[in-house]
Amino acid sequence: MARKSNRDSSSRKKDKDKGKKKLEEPSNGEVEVDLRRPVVAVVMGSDSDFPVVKPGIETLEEFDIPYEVRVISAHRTPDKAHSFASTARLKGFRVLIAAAGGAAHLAGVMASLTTLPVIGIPIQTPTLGGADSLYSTVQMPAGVPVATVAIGQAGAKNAALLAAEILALEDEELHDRLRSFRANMRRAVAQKNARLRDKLANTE
Ligand code: C2R
Repeated sequence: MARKSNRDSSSRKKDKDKGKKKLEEPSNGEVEVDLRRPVVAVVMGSDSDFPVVKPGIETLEEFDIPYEVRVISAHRTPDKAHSFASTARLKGFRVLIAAAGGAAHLAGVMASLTTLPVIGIPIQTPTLGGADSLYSTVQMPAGVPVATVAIGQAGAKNAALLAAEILALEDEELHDRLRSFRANMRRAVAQKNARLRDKLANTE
Protein backbone atom coordinates (compact mmCIF):
# COMPACT_ATOMS: atom_id res chain seq x y z
CA MET A 1 0.00 0.00 0.00
CA ALA A 2 1.51 3.32 -1.00
CA ARG A 3 1.03 6.22 1.36
CA LYS A 4 1.02 9.96 1.09
CA SER A 5 3.74 11.69 3.02
CA ASN A 6 3.43 14.88 5.06
CA ARG A 7 7.12 15.45 5.71
CA ASP A 8 8.81 18.76 5.01
CA SER A 9 10.30 19.69 1.67
CA SER A 10 13.95 19.18 2.66
CA SER A 11 13.35 15.60 3.78
CA ARG A 12 11.22 15.05 0.66
CA LYS A 13 14.12 16.11 -1.51
CA LYS A 14 16.41 13.67 0.27
CA ASP A 15 13.84 10.89 -0.13
CA LYS A 16 13.65 11.36 -3.87
CA ASP A 17 17.17 9.96 -4.07
CA LYS A 18 16.07 6.91 -2.14
CA GLY A 19 13.50 5.61 -4.62
CA LYS A 20 10.56 7.94 -4.26
CA LYS A 21 8.74 9.56 -7.14
CA LYS A 22 6.64 12.66 -7.34
CA LEU A 23 3.39 12.07 -9.17
CA GLU A 24 0.92 14.53 -10.64
CA GLU A 25 -2.72 14.29 -9.53
CA PRO A 26 -4.89 16.26 -11.95
CA SER A 27 -7.35 17.58 -9.37
CA ASN A 28 -5.16 18.01 -6.25
CA GLY A 29 -1.84 19.12 -7.70
CA GLU A 30 1.42 17.46 -6.83
CA VAL A 31 1.51 14.69 -4.24
CA GLU A 32 4.25 12.38 -3.13
CA VAL A 33 3.75 8.65 -3.11
CA ASP A 34 6.15 6.41 -1.25
CA LEU A 35 7.07 3.56 -3.57
CA ARG A 36 9.54 1.90 -1.23
CA ARG A 37 8.68 -1.53 0.09
CA PRO A 38 7.24 -1.27 3.63
CA VAL A 39 9.48 -2.84 6.28
CA VAL A 40 7.19 -2.34 9.27
CA ALA A 41 3.60 -3.59 9.40
CA VAL A 42 1.34 -1.82 11.88
CA VAL A 43 -1.63 -4.07 12.49
CA MET A 44 -4.53 -3.25 14.82
CA GLY A 45 -7.52 -5.29 15.94
CA SER A 46 -10.02 -2.58 15.05
CA ASP A 47 -10.15 0.89 13.55
CA SER A 48 -11.25 2.04 17.04
CA ASP A 49 -7.59 1.47 18.07
CA PHE A 50 -6.31 3.97 15.54
CA PRO A 51 -6.26 7.13 17.76
CA VAL A 52 -4.01 5.26 20.21
CA VAL A 53 -1.75 3.84 17.49
CA LYS A 54 -1.44 7.16 15.61
CA PRO A 55 1.58 8.57 17.53
CA GLY A 56 3.46 5.40 16.60
CA ILE A 57 2.64 5.88 12.94
CA GLU A 58 3.75 9.51 13.18
CA THR A 59 7.03 8.33 14.72
CA LEU A 60 7.63 5.94 11.81
CA GLU A 61 7.02 8.92 9.49
CA GLU A 62 9.43 11.06 11.50
CA PHE A 63 12.14 8.42 11.12
CA ASP A 64 11.33 7.95 7.43
CA ILE A 65 10.58 4.25 7.84
CA PRO A 66 8.33 2.78 5.12
CA TYR A 67 5.35 1.10 6.75
CA GLU A 68 1.96 -0.38 6.05
CA VAL A 69 -1.14 -0.08 8.26
CA ARG A 70 -3.92 -2.67 8.44
CA VAL A 71 -6.89 -3.71 10.53
CA ILE A 72 -6.70 -7.46 11.12
CA SER A 73 -8.25 -9.37 14.01
CA ALA A 74 -7.07 -12.74 15.24
CA HIS A 75 -10.59 -13.29 16.60
CA ARG A 76 -12.75 -11.77 13.91
CA THR A 77 -10.61 -12.51 10.84
CA PRO A 78 -8.46 -15.49 11.87
CA ASP A 79 -7.75 -16.57 8.29
CA LYS A 80 -6.48 -13.11 7.38
CA ALA A 81 -4.34 -12.91 10.53
CA HIS A 82 -2.88 -16.30 9.63
CA SER A 83 -2.12 -15.50 5.99
CA PHE A 84 -0.74 -12.03 6.74
CA ALA A 85 1.62 -13.08 9.54
CA SER A 86 2.81 -16.27 7.87
CA THR A 87 3.80 -14.44 4.65
CA ALA A 88 5.05 -11.18 6.22
CA ARG A 89 8.73 -12.09 6.15
CA LEU A 90 8.62 -13.21 2.53
CA LYS A 91 6.90 -9.93 1.61
CA GLY A 92 9.88 -8.00 2.98
CA PHE A 93 8.58 -6.88 6.37
CA ARG A 94 11.24 -6.80 9.07
CA VAL A 95 9.19 -5.90 12.17
CA LEU A 96 5.49 -6.36 13.00
CA ILE A 97 3.68 -4.04 15.41
CA ALA A 98 0.34 -5.37 16.65
CA ALA A 99 -2.09 -3.30 18.71
CA ALA A 100 -5.18 -4.75 20.34
CA GLY A 101 -7.46 -4.22 23.31
CA GLY A 102 -9.29 -6.50 25.75
CA ALA A 103 -8.62 -10.19 25.06
CA ALA A 104 -5.67 -8.99 23.00
CA HIS A 105 -4.43 -12.10 21.24
CA LEU A 106 -3.46 -10.42 17.97
CA ALA A 107 0.24 -9.88 18.73
CA GLY A 108 0.63 -13.39 20.16
CA VAL A 109 -1.08 -15.05 17.21
CA MET A 110 1.07 -13.03 14.78
CA ALA A 111 4.19 -14.02 16.73
CA SER A 112 3.21 -17.69 16.56
CA LEU A 113 3.17 -17.53 12.76
CA THR A 114 6.42 -15.70 12.01
CA THR A 115 9.99 -15.45 13.25
CA LEU A 116 9.96 -11.68 12.66
CA PRO A 117 10.17 -9.61 15.84
CA VAL A 118 6.63 -8.74 16.99
CA ILE A 119 5.97 -5.71 19.18
CA GLY A 120 2.64 -5.63 21.02
CA ILE A 121 0.78 -2.45 21.97
CA PRO A 122 -1.86 -3.00 24.65
CA ILE A 123 -4.86 -0.67 24.05
CA GLN A 124 -6.73 0.93 26.99
CA THR A 125 -10.19 -0.51 27.63
CA PRO A 126 -13.16 1.19 29.30
CA THR A 127 -13.84 -1.81 31.55
CA LEU A 128 -10.40 -2.76 32.89
CA GLY A 129 -8.23 0.21 31.88
CA GLY A 130 -6.03 -1.85 29.56
CA ALA A 131 -4.73 -4.25 32.24
CA ASP A 132 -6.61 -6.96 30.33
CA SER A 133 -4.84 -5.98 27.07
CA LEU A 134 -1.47 -5.74 28.81
CA TYR A 135 -1.66 -9.14 30.45
CA SER A 136 -2.96 -10.90 27.36
CA THR A 137 -0.22 -9.35 25.21
CA VAL A 138 2.72 -9.70 27.59
CA GLN A 139 2.07 -13.09 29.20
CA MET A 140 3.24 -15.24 26.31
CA PRO A 141 4.36 -18.82 26.88
CA ALA A 142 8.10 -19.47 26.56
CA GLY A 143 9.02 -19.97 22.93
CA VAL A 144 6.85 -17.27 21.33
CA PRO A 145 8.05 -13.80 22.37
CA VAL A 146 6.05 -10.58 22.02
CA ALA A 147 8.00 -7.44 22.94
CA THR A 148 5.24 -5.68 24.86
CA VAL A 149 5.30 -1.91 25.36
CA ALA A 150 3.28 0.30 27.71
CA ILE A 151 -0.50 0.64 27.49
CA GLY A 152 -1.71 3.40 25.18
CA GLN A 153 -0.10 6.18 23.20
CA ALA A 154 3.27 6.10 25.01
CA GLY A 155 3.44 2.42 24.11
CA ALA A 156 2.56 3.17 20.49
CA LYS A 157 5.38 5.67 20.25
CA ASN A 158 7.83 3.30 21.92
CA ALA A 159 6.76 0.47 19.62
CA ALA A 160 7.82 2.60 16.65
CA LEU A 161 11.08 3.58 18.34
CA LEU A 162 11.84 -0.03 19.17
CA ALA A 163 11.15 -0.98 15.55
CA ALA A 164 13.53 1.80 14.50
CA GLU A 165 16.20 0.49 16.86
CA ILE A 166 15.87 -3.01 15.43
CA LEU A 167 16.11 -1.72 11.85
CA ALA A 168 19.02 0.58 12.80
CA LEU A 169 21.17 -2.48 13.54
CA GLU A 170 21.63 -2.68 9.77
CA ASP A 171 21.08 0.96 8.81
CA GLU A 172 23.58 3.64 9.81
CA GLU A 173 21.46 6.56 8.55
CA LEU A 174 18.57 5.44 10.71
CA HIS A 175 20.98 5.00 13.61
CA ASP A 176 22.08 8.64 13.14
CA ARG A 177 18.44 9.76 13.23
CA LEU A 178 17.91 7.83 16.47
CA ARG A 179 20.99 9.46 17.98
CA SER A 180 19.77 12.95 17.10
CA PHE A 181 16.32 12.09 18.49
CA ARG A 182 18.00 11.22 21.81
CA ALA A 183 20.09 14.41 21.69
CA ASN A 184 16.92 16.48 21.12
CA MET A 185 15.27 14.74 24.03
CA ARG A 186 18.24 15.54 26.28
CA ARG A 187 18.07 19.21 25.21
CA ALA A 188 14.32 19.33 25.88
CA VAL A 189 14.80 17.94 29.40
CA ALA A 190 17.60 20.45 30.09
CA GLN A 191 15.23 23.26 29.01
CA LYS A 192 12.44 21.94 31.23
CA ASN A 193 14.89 21.78 34.13
CA ALA A 194 16.06 25.38 33.53
CA ARG A 195 12.45 26.66 33.19
CA LEU A 196 11.31 24.97 36.39
CA ARG A 197 14.33 26.15 38.37
CA ASP A 198 13.79 29.74 37.12
CA LYS A 199 10.14 29.59 38.06
CA LEU A 200 10.92 28.29 41.55
CA ALA A 201 13.69 30.86 42.04
CA ASN A 202 11.28 33.67 41.08
CA THR A 203 8.61 32.53 43.51
CA GLU A 204 11.00 32.37 46.51
P1 C2R B 1 -14.26 -2.74 18.32
O1 C2R B 1 -14.09 -1.29 18.67
O2 C2R B 1 -14.17 -3.02 16.85
O3 C2R B 1 -15.49 -3.37 18.95
O4 C2R B 1 -12.99 -3.50 18.97
C1 C2R B 1 -9.60 -4.39 19.23
O5 C2R B 1 -8.19 -4.26 19.21
C2 C2R B 1 -10.31 -3.30 20.00
O6 C2R B 1 -9.46 -2.72 20.97
C3 C2R B 1 -12.81 -3.54 20.37
C4 C2R B 1 -11.44 -4.07 20.69
O7 C2R B 1 -11.33 -5.42 20.26
C5 C2R B 1 -9.99 -5.63 19.98
N1 C2R B 1 -9.67 -6.83 19.21
C6 C2R B 1 -8.80 -7.74 19.65
C7 C2R B 1 -8.62 -8.62 18.57
N2 C2R B 1 -9.40 -8.24 17.57
C8 C2R B 1 -10.03 -7.12 17.95
N3 C2R B 1 -8.22 -7.81 20.84
C9 C2R B 1 -7.68 -9.76 18.57
O8 C2R B 1 -7.69 -10.51 17.59
O9 C2R B 1 -6.88 -9.92 19.52
